[in-house]
Amino acid sequence: MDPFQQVDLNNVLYFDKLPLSTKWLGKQLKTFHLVDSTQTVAKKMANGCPNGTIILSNQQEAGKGRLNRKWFSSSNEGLWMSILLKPRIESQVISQLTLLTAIAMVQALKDFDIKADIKWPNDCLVNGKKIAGILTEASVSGNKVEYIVIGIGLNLFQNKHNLPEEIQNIATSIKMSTDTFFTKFEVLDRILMRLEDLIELYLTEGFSPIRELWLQYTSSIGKLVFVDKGTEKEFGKIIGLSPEGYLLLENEEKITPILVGDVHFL
Ligand code: BTX
Repeated sequence: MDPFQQVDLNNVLYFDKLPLSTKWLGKQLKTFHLVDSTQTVAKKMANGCPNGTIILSNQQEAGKGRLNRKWFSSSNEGLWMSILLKPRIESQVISQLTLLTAIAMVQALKDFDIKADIKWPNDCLVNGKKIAGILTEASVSGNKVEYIVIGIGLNLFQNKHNLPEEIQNIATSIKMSTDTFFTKFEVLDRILMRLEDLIELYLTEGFSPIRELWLQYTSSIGKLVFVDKGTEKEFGKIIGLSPEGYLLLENEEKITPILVGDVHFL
């Protein structure tokens, strides 16, 4: 049975323990019926909550993407959650956790026989459409990380026509990608298992094996793109990922490492 069915989601807060398969990730789980954004809640609770705490909400009134973009999550047909991590890492490598999370998402979808692709830095695509987005935020002191909040939005049960019109042609869901039904709990459990394994790998062996996996799971290499960096645009061919996790773009016989930006395929 889907454990989510066993609890009364009668507005706002209850504390619950779901029978997750993980060792530590999600063992503290705070679930809500409706919040503005699980990111905001996670950041407010961060000081009093342990590493691995998860904030999950059925719906968000103000789900957010990067650069203050909107993340549509007002229906309870998706997995909307934020993961609080307190790793001993330095602030300049925080973006590596976004790449790591994208791998966990793709691996979890693969476990359900859904072939997903990673688009740098934070999108998971199925058949070229966005099924999930990742938003990584952090609190830092000097170059030390106090906490990191990784937000994951994954569309689960939507059909094309109950997605907001604005994203109907660019978004997809698990339901639109497979004929098999998976419960929200099954999907959550699988993502957390994959994520926990990757975080442990990262903390013991560093970014190098994560980078290798990322290169294995993306089909972006060799593609011509322009990268919108906000104030400027870079054109070029994606040729790889630097040892630090920067996207490597080749143009005019030079290679430009990119840390932040939106990739548009040409
Ligand atoms: P992003 O800035 O890469 O993507 C935002 C863009 O994605 C939007 O401008 C829109 O075009 C498209 N979009 C919006 N909603 C959806 C959707 N449901 N499905 C597919 N495409 C969509 C991506 O940012 C990061 C998203 C993280 C969302 C999680 S949900 C839990 C946590 N709480 C929160 O407020 N944000 C994170």
